[in-house]
Amino acid sequence: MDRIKTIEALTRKALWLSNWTVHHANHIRPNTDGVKVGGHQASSASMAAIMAALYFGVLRPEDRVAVKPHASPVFHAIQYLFGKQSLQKLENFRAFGGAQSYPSRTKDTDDVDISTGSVGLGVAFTAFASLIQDFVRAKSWADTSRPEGRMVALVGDAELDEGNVYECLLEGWKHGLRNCWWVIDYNRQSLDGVVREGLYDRIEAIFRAFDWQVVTLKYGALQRAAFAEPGGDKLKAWIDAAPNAIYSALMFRGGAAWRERLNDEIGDQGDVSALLARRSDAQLAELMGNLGGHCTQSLLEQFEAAGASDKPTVFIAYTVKGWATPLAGHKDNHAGQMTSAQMETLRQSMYVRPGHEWEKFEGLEDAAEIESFLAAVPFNTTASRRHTSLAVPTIGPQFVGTGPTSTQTAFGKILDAIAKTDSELARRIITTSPDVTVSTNLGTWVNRRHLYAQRDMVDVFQAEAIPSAQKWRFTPEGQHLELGIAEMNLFLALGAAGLSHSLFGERLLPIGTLYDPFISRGLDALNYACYQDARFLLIGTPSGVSLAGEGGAHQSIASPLIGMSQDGLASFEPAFADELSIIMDWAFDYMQRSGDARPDLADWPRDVTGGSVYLRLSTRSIEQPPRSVDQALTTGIIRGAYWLKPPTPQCEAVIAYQGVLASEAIAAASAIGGDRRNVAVLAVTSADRLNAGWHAAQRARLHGDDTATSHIETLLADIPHRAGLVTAIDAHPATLGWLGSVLGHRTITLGVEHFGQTGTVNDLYAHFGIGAEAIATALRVSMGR
Ligand SMILES: Cc1ncc(C[n+]2csc(CCOP(=O)(O)OP(=O)(O)O)c2C)c(N)n1
Ligand SMILES: [Mg+2]
Repeated sequence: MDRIKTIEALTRKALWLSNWTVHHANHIRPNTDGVKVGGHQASSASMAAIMAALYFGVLRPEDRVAVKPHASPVFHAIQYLFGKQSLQKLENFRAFGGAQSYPSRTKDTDDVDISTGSVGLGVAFTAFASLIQDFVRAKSWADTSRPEGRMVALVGDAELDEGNVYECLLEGWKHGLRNCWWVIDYNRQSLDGVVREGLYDRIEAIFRAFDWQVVTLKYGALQRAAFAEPGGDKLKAWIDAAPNAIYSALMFRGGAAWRERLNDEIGDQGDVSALLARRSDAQLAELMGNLGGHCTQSLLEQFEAAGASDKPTVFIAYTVKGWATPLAGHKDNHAGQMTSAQMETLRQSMYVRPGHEWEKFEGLEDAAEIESFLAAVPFNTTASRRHTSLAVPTIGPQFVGTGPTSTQTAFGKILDAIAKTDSELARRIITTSPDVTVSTNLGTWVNRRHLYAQRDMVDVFQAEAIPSAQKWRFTPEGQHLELGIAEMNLFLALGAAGLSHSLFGERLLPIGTLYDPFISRGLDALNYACYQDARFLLIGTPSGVSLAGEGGAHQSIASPLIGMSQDGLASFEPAFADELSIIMDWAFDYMQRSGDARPDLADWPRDVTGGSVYLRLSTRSIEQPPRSVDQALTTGIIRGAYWLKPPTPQCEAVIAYQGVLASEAIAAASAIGGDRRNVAVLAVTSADRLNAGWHAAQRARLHGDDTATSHIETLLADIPHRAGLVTAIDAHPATLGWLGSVLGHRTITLGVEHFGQTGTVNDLYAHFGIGAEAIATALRVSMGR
């Protein structure tokens, strides 16, 4: 059996298994809650031949693939044929513990490279993965003996509606993107219907504008052969002119409908009618469905030809959604599923005996030959395609001075102190920022460690002797990846860099900075990076209304709540430079902890499994506490809180603040009489970790561990029940408002709930009631005045 025939047979097998997996989940497995299970038979069928050609023919172990989310059933079927997916997980597709609805690198166990689900993100991720691969391989410390991989996205045509696809094209063009393939499943259907005419021309023009190689797979080999017959040119002209909706509708209606239509429109031309008459209805339907994206021969030829170059390449593969099934072409087929009767017909056409539906080689001619072909498929020749890398040792907190400072300034100094060291840690850091490098204080780091580019470029301003604080030299050894303003790109880049250890076998410690409010602009990509378990340090600065004159459009209110609720991200908001030093040192370790261990119930803060870290910083300079940091303080800072002014047994009120309001909290506490009134001050460095620890302890107690106690419960244990609690934050008050529920203290929550405006810090603090005076008033009220 030749290679093409074998891959065609495997295509049919993957098509069958994917349809059967969805059918089984929806119609055979008992449904216990009445909620639809779902799954996408038509979207899967659309890509079956493309994916079979890639996985069984073209891909190499070093390649990394993002599969369009709703082709998950075909992906799992292919992995099942490779022996990397279990029958049990297929039987449990979309059920608890089963194969995931959309390919997931963290939740699936069958070698998913890149998670998908939110359309467009997996596509753009491949571009950043490729840039990161180049970044890593340009470093003198990198092991370049491994082959370079190609980053491949299997793209639904409607995914091209997502803006981040174009944002990443711009970034890719700037950075000399290579080794990136996007294969567009051009079925001209989205979820709701058939796409507009003429999309092809727009897509082609866009990719050419960004200097991509464009390969069009419009006609399959059968069609090309028919075009060579007498009258074939007219058939081709008809196909080229056919509106998308008509083509889809006829695909759905089948051979007799095709004949009627073609006879009506071009059948009066003798050679065309002869061409049609030579084919049965079934053959005619096969011919018209033989678009490039379903033709194994054409796919293999074009993939292999394009592989000769490392130029980014888009393949526009014409397909029919629901190909080779009764769903083909129907405009409502996105969530549509075959009926049991239709599945029965498909089963028979695949020569699958009842009761043998899951068998890998059932109904295949030359099963033994196919089995040995599968064992030798290049993509499947390594046991694990995921890498591990050695831990990068941390170098301890870098303390940077004692005078008044802001956390943003301290951040720049700490990074600069790291940059000065000849440490592995310093070498493995990659910084990146969406056009706010200088304004987030990365400038001195960049001066020392340079910007990354594939080739050396001098800083023209420096060469021309124009004085500037920024010395922007570009070099392959450079460690700063300069991005344009698009925040989605920042998070996609952090996602890719944060998986470098697993994708490319080289650990990177990515640090991304952006203005805190614009986290929202990239939120889905942030969530996506966390979902993939990428590891990075995110710096949001400046933040809150404390950025004063920058004004209302730049003031972040919700970001601490985002930090608390985002899984995979531990968030902190330090007030002082020493806290920041300690948190950053801890973060470099936390980012590298293995994600493999299962967190136990008491470990919601993920101290075993690690994660990414987000620091909300400020440009407002405040007095620093004169102190040396001991182990107890370090522990408190990392757990999320410590007593800045501890309670006495007579404590009447507690002020708990997070972040830059430290100075207001301290002032308010002393304003109302200090020790005489027994006001304690709780410095919260991480509402997120405090809250998570509290939840974890509750959960552990619910499971019978009566000894479980969280850090916040310990801290508040000695506060008399009658004492009041005032919380203060330059952000949404709900961030700290929950503290009162821990042990039942009456609580007044201060914070910002409405859009701000420009003004001085004092104007704004007074306006929002978060200044020292407002805090003092709240304390008095909480103590009964
Ligand atoms: C960000 C986002 N928005 C909406 C969806 C819901 N959704 C899933 S698939 C889809 C349309 C997909 O069409 P296309 O990419 O052309 O793939 P096809 O089904 O044609 O293979 C939509 C809107 C999603 N998954 N992600
Ligand atoms: Mg589509």
